[in-house]
Amino acid sequence: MSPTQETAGPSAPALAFPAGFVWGTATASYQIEGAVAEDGRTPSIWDVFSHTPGRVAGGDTGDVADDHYHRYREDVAIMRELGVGSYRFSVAWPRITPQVGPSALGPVNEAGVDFYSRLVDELLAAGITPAATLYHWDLPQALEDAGGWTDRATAERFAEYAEVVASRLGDRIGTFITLNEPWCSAYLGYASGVHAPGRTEPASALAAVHHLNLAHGLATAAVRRAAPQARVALTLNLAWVRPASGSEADAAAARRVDGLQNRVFLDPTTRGSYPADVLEDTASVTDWSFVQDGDLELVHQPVDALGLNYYSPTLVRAWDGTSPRDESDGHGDGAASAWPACEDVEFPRQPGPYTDMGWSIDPRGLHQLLVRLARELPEVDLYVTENGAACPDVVSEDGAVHDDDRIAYLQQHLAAVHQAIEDGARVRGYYLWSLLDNFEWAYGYSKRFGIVHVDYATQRRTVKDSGRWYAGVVARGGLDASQP
Ligand code: IFM
Repeated sequence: MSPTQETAGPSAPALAFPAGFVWGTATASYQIEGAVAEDGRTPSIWDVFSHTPGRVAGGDTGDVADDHYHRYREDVAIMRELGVGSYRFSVAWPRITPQVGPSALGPVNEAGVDFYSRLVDELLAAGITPAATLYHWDLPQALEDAGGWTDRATAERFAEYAEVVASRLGDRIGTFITLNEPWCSAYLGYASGVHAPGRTEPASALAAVHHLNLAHGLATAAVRRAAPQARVALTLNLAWVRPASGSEADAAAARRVDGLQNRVFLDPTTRGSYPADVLEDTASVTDWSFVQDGDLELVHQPVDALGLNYYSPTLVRAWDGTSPRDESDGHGDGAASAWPACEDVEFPRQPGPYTDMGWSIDPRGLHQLLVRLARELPEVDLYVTENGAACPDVVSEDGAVHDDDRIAYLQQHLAAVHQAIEDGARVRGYYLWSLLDNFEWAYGYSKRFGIVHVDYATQRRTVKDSGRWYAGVVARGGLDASQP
């Protein structure tokens, strides 16, 4: 497929995407499934975290969520109605091997496997291509009790779990994504503590970074053994980091943040080394002795594709320690404490407009990151595995959800993807976050990202205007100049 080969025809859209471009939607297990105690599932770190008072807005939990575990057929039918070509979902590890511990994976829970098997069959019957993420943050709590991602045994057990999923479902799933956004797992989970498991230990966060990278490498090899025909990918939430000024100090701050968010994952997984400046920058926090001989060869496994999740840019400024530190940017959950060894960096409020998360809307970042990836990894297929907006949606009296703000966001960001393709980036697909309104982690149900509205009291699904709009984009294979 050539990036310049376009959908032809009299009704071709103004911004036509390449033939074969994958139009998808995405979700994650804990955010939508519910049924947390059914069919043998054991608690994950997010069950424990969300049930801990004060951790999640409104005391919300994923106990019921969208009840997708029981309503997956209805959700697949909605995707079919919208014409979605692919569905990215995640597999909940505590459903597959609920008795896992640090020294053994434990038996496979057939009921857990069966749920995903039925989901995959339903998708295939609807003509929708499944893409499965193996880890979207629901670590079995038993592993956290033994150290979680600070312990290399978690990476080893993860690879065994990945092999189980690939051997059971790899006959029908063509793409496995090892990890979703390891930045969040490591830094929000172990440094700022705003995500499960809620620890505030910068050194542990960096150990988690390495063990997540190791988990990715080991799992990639495991999936290749179990399902040699499957494609393996890694999804990162890379940051488009901008210095607040042209000063040397701000440029240095931007380099540090780029190192900790982007290169500390990209370099070991795609080049087999950690960036020297990151090791130096973080020397006061850790000596990186958790990196054992031979680890980097294990981490460095060629991937078939790289997934990019993008929502908002990151603005940084050097902090001289005299004035009050500015941490007013809501991006990355606002917590400068998420960044080990960045005590001299500020995260100022960015220019608007903003989404309902308070995140600045700037599609240039998506274009810039795709072009950067294409330049640095020209041989790797790129996918936008998440992009979307939280908006203050309401169901109108006419029964519809008129979310023009979300449509505008999606239009701008898809135009940025189109521009990146025009500029030579091998972007093969786009997964809109999210199919459904869902449990938005520490924000609970207070934020709505779906193109399908969920009434949590009744579980009634209502396709929003953005869902109908996206269906039109998918049907036409691109954007009309007049949209939105
Ligand atoms: O909801 C999350 C998702 O789980 C991971 N990426 C960002 C989304 C919006 O915050």
